[in-house]
Amino acid sequence: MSSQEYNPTKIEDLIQKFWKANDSFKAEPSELKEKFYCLSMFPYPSGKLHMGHVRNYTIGDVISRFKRMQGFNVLQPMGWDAFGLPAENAAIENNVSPKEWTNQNIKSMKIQLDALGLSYDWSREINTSSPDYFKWEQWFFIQLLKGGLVERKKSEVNWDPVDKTVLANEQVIDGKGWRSGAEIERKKINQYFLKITSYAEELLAGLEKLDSWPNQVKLMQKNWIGKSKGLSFHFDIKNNKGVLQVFTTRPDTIFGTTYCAIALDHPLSNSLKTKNASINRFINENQTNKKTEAAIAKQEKIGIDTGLKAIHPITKDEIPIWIANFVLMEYGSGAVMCVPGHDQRDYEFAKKYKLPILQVIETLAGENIDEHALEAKGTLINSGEYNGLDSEQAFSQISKDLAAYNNAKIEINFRLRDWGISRQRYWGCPIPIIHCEECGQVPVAETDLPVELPDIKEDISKGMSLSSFDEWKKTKCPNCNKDAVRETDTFDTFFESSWYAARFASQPNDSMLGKDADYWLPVDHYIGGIEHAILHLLYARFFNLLLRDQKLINSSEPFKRLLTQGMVLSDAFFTKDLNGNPEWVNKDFVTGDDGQLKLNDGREVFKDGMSKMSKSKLNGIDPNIMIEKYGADTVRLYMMFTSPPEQSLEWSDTAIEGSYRFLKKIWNLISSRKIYSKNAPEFFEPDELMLRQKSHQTLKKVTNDFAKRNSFNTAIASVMELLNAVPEPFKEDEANDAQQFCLDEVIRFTLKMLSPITPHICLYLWKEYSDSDGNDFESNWPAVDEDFLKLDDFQLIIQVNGKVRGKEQVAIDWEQPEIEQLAKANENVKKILANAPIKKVIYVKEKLINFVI
Ligand code: ANZ
Ligand code: ZN
Repeated sequence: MSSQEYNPTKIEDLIQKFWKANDSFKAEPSELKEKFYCLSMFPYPSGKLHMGHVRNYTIGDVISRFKRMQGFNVLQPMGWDAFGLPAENAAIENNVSPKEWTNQNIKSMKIQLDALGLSYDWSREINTSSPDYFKWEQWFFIQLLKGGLVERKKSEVNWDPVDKTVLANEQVIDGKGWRSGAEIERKKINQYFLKITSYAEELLAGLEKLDSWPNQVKLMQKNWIGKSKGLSFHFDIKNNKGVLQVFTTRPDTIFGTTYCAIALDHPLSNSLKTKNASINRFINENQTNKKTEAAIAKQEKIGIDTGLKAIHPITKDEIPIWIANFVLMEYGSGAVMCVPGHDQRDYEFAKKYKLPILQVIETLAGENIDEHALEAKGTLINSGEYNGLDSEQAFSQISKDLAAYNNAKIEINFRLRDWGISRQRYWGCPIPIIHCEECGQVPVAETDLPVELPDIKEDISKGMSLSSFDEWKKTKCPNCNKDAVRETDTFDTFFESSWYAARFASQPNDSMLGKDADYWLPVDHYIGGIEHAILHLLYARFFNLLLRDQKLINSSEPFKRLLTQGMVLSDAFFTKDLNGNPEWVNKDFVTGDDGQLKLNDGREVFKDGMSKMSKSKLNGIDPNIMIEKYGADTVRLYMMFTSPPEQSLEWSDTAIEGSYRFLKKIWNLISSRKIYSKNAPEFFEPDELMLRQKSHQTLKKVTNDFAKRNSFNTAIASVMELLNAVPEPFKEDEANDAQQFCLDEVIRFTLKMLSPITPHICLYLWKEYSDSDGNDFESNWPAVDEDFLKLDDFQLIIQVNGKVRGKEQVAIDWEQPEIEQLAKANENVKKILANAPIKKVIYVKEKLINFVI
């Protein structure tokens, strides 16, 4: 028997052609099989696949392939999240159109994906920058507009005063424009918002039902939605200067209010600004550095006293009103009653400005407010007639009492803001609106959709926006037919990724979604990075509700089960430049052993340890090079074997070698053999039975690891163990039928169990081994014979006339005739029994057999 060397390039190419020729992964709805829709987050077509993609897509593919083998009707599509800023940057730098650049990248990335052997139904490929796709989101936007779910209002953007263009947040570096270096200004312009807040309650409640989502992700979404129950009421401002509306979640602490604070851009601040120079200066100095909510929470708390006094609604005390940088205009009413005794932020502010701090809640015994605020709930003290109530009772009582005079209303507030979808960019989906002087904003007529992007002719070196395409902008009003202009903003690119899962399921030409959508939806298993835990997943859930309410689909949640894969890490190295600053170096240029690492030029190199593969640290491993060197199966095996999918994966050159060796071992075991084609033997020796038992146990464990636990690394380890358990004689040419049969079972199971992970080598070997066309190899999964799982050995005592004459290991499920046969065959017993007829046989189950002669 001669065997060829394992040549992954050759067999992977052959098998990929086989799949293509057979259209193996094409998905059609069928009522005969249960559907399974598996989706991995589609990539931005940057042009180059990185290891994070490889991991993400391998996981999705393993799940898809396993489900297909289990008999499910599997849909696994792939496409491109094709709009976005890098295409514009490339256009500016290399003078190619974003469209050309993107389409080139798609072409080359598709080749890279195919090289991994991913089982995609490419007939459903989506390119979100294609008019066939974005036409429908324009149409949908118009439906939402008609349904009152779109609002146009002024909102701030980053304005580059030199390049005269709006910048995305990523283009603002340390407060300066990325190209011009100019100090960025905040400017208010009209933008569109989708009313995601109308769905806040349902988005929150929906999380409860997602029992196959990671808790961490659900918690992040919950916090982002940020529901809180509180009391909204007003303070009168002294000298009839109006009222100050506040929102508090802790009305029980109202007696501890020692000052109030308002946002820098609160209407009251705006009016004081014009009258008071120092307030004006304070606001101007602090408003320029507008930051995210998280940054605001961290920044130093500063403020200025307005001189105005609020009247405490119960005690009638006069309380100073401050302007403070920690109050957000966008939340509640933009004004707060400050309780430094029980709110840490208020506490720090009060310490700084020497405002009084009062304890009005008794929490744990002995705790006092000398060091920090006591934020826990408890029993009211120093609170007049409310003393002795607990926080909950006080909440309702104070709310009731304030209702009469101070407009107090219990209010549910959400941290969630409406979704600003306007982007002042070129490479995005045009918002289908026409602005007419007579009629205002008018949606583009549905028959005129899609609104396509103009080709690039103008000078684009300063930045790109549709507003500079003068010819394109000019149009007629669909209403009155007078001259009008197009909206020049494009959608946030999260728009496209919010409904692609549905469009994969159903792609009619003449509507957004067809009836197939409900066959496939929801996605049964969604796989992607944790960085999308909040925005993408929330927007996609929101869109799903919108689609449902437009009667385009039935389901309420888009993704039934979610897996967020861990990061791929690798060692990073650095040397030091002349000034002793670290300078990252690629590991390929590093020589020597740990502790004595060097560059070719002799400079010392230091190891930074494992960190996320990134361009800046030069510690990325190129998937293409790995595939060329070892083949896709090895890369896939390595990805799945090295760590559980949710955890980070630490790249190791020696470990990937190990994966390669394992596949070579499988190759060497199987490629020179042929399937066992004789009748099944009737009798098995104990060691043979043990192997069969191991085969079935392994199959059972692997099935469970795949189906229930997404635990691929343990599944692979079990297969390795099974292969190691095959006794050497079973593999030799002289092996008897039973041994061959048992080995054959090991081989069949192994090829099946590894097929989702290393599909090329498994299918190739199966075709060779079984001399078959391999057509249905990937559509069925072997069945576990439960009988084998009950198996175990016991030691059989063999007696003759009550005297022990021998012992044998026997499998538990053996029946008496087999056991008798085995006992009689024992060398010692055979001799004694040779010349005497057996009068009687006594068998004690799983213990002993006694021959009476
Ligand atoms: C008094 C108080 C006492 C508060 C106390 C908290 C603890 P959540 O739970 O996130 O909804 N707040 C209200 N509007 C604000 C705004 N525009 N900017 C900054 N902070 C604002 O938070 C609600 C609490 O955040 C409110 O309850 C208010 O402070 C503050 F022991 O009122 B609280
Ligand atoms: Zn008009």
